[in-house]
Amino acid sequence: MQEATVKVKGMTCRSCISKIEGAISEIGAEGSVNMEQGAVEVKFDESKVQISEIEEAIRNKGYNVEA
Ligand code: 9UX
Repeated sequence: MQEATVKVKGMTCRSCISKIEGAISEIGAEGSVNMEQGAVEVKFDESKVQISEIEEAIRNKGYNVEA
């Protein structure tokens, strides 16, 4: 299992947490949002999903992901 931290801007309410964690779980990874830090801790199996796909899933929900 690979772990990474993704910096995300614009997470400001509890529904944001659900939207982002839901989007990550839809593609077969696990995400845990830390709203105060503007960070998402992600865990994923590199043979199944790439970090770039996780970032794209978050962007597709309307958030800015830092490079
Ligand atoms: Mo809350 Mo987040 O009204 O995209 S859902 S700010």
